[in-house]
Amino acid sequence: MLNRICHGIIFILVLLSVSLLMSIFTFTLNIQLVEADPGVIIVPDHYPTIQSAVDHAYSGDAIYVRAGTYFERVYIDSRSNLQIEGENPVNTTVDSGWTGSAPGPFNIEDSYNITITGFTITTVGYGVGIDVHQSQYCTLTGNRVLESDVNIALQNDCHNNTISNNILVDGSEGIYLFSSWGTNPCTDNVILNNNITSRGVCVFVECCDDNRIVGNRLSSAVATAGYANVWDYGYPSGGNYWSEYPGVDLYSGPFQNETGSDGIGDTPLFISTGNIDNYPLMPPYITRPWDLTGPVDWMPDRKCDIRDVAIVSVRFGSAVGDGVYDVRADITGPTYLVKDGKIDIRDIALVALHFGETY
Ligand SMILES: [Ca+2]
Ligand SMILES: [Ca+2]
Ligand SMILES: [Ca+2]
Repeated sequence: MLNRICHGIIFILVLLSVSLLMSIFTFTLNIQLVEADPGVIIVPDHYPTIQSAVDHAYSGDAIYVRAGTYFERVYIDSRSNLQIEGENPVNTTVDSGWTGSAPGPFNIEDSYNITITGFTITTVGYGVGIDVHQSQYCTLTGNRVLESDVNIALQNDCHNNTISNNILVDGSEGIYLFSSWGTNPCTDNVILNNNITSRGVCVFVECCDDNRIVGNRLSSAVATAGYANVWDYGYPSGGNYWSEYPGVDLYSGPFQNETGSDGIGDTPLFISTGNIDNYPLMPPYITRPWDLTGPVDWMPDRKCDIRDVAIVSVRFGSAVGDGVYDVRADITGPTYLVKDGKIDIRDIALVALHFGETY
């Protein structure tokens, strides 16, 4: 009898041990599953700083930063597939403080597919607002960069990055593409629809070629002669709006020899050999938020048509962090023209409302 009781107790203990082991195993598995699942990390709810969020993020994660001022220098080194989004560029600020020539607020190196959007970025010293080295397929869009030495730089072997729809203020260079001695040029980058004012040069392309610099509002550019870049998307899409363009607009057509103005300067703007804006835009040139694309992806073509509807539609139902979402297609939220982190009926409706318009 005693024997049977002992066996029974041992059997129950074994059962309990097995179930305990099973639950520990499941718990561990769950944690791993949760950690491996792409998700949204919120600053400061989950981590107090953007840097700590970056350090804990997995590939595919989105980091959402609530409004506030963050005094930090964020380093993104050898990372891939991260989206870092500020709540609103008006009140979500990253400030690296007085830095002398030290790094500025955002530093990206040897990385792939990093998005930075929705911030005001500032550094009082000589830092670079967003400094990108040897990185590819990054998107820097919808930011305000103030008071930096260089607002945004792509340096050495940066390829297929997009710098779009940023407001860049008062840098010695607004956007700087740089290669040391031309041996590792930055190529195939798109500089699109930025509004740049500068105390020096708005766009400086040093020993880099095969980049597209189109649709920007700027006053000046410098490019190393012989390193050819594209400064317009042909006729009638046009090139950039140059506030100091000396030409006039009396004619139209691909050769600007037909009667009547067309919003494009009649004479090309020469920057250097291999760097010519053949179709400089005349005022008033304001990109409409619902004109997202034209024949070339994300290059507005001054009309709202099926392409613009399509580029929003394919992302319909997506939200920050799920991989399909693209901040460029997020035109509005409940507040008119304020992005809400998802692409839904509001975004489609806004494009549909302007369908067929040209400007
Ligand atoms: Ca013209
Ligand atoms: Ca369009
Ligand atoms: Ca939206």
